[in-house]
Amino acid sequence: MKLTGFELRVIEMPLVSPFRTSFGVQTVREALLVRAVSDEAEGWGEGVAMNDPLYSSEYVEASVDVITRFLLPALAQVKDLNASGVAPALAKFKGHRMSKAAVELAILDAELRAAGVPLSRELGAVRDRVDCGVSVGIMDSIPELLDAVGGYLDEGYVRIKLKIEPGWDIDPVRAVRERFGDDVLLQVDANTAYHRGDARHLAKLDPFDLLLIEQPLDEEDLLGHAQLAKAITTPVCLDESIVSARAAADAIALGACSIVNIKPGRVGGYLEARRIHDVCVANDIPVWCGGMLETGIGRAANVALAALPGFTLPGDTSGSGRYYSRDITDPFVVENGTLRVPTGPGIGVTPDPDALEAVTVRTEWITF
Ligand code: SMG
Ligand code: MG
Repeated sequence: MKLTGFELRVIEMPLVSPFRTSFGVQTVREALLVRAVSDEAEGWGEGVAMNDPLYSSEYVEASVDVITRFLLPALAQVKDLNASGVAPALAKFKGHRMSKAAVELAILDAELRAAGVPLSRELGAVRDRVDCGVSVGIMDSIPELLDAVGGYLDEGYVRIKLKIEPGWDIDPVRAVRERFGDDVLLQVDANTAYHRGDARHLAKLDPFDLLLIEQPLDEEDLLGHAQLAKAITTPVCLDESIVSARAAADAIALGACSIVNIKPGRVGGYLEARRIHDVCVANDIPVWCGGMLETGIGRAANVALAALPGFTLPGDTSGSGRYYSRDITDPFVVENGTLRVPTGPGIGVTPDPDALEAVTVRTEWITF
């Protein structure tokens, strides 16, 4: 396969409702799509960097910049480039994993489409449907939260994740348990909003039998997470801290987590994501697939990954309607609490040209 060029497309997708986390409120998902064009097929990748560097240091405009000025020029120098050669060729550039992941996925998708192989099969999937959880933002009031959670349970979601922050933690969890009972799979995500000194406070979540608490402390504070894990009974899960297979191995060895959230964008791509899955399986650490409010492009790939054997917990792989009134691909629809793993070649979905045009802010073409 000979790559001939890349299209970078910045899109803006309005969310069906504002999504509030400990780091901010989002009403629109701005994202970067990468289209890799070759002589045999074209492939799509989605960048998960957000508009502002609040979830992590990356952001959309930085992605466009680093891909244009550094990543694609470096890849253009590689002879017989294929998807597995992308990460090694880009390793000299520090960080920018979300940008690297978007480019790698576009090339991988083109390669798999040319070969007629579905991404799920390439990654080693063992399921044709995956269980869906949903991430519920911080609300203005408990009644509003209970309405939202009730709605998602009615839609069939099999696991609820509540976003928490200081001042919105014990009470909302208690209210959800009281209203919906102990059988609901329930977990919380702090997006780094707490500090080491909060251990005693976070131990107040212990009686609620949560599946996990996700990323309570700073992304660099592995030792703090290890100490916290000893002080509370809720299992600690890491998201932001796990940026590579090595980081996962270190966190596990330190006792900083007993569950891992895998987001391909955060770790530099689907191939590294699979390595993290393998490290976790070897250490008996359950994993689940995180989400970054992906469009159908990124969602298709996430669902393929979530079908691997070590993904034993429901992911933030919600239906398109959780985020967008109109997705850019055929919508992903939750049925019996599950999403279907695409079976077509590559990621198995293609954006609808009209839907794509309607959300496009700008495009750039880079000849390879
Ligand atoms: O895609 O369903 C989704 C979002 C899930 O909560 C979610 N993601 O830290 O796990 C996380 C957050 C990061 C994005 S928040 C805007
Ligand atoms: Mg998280």
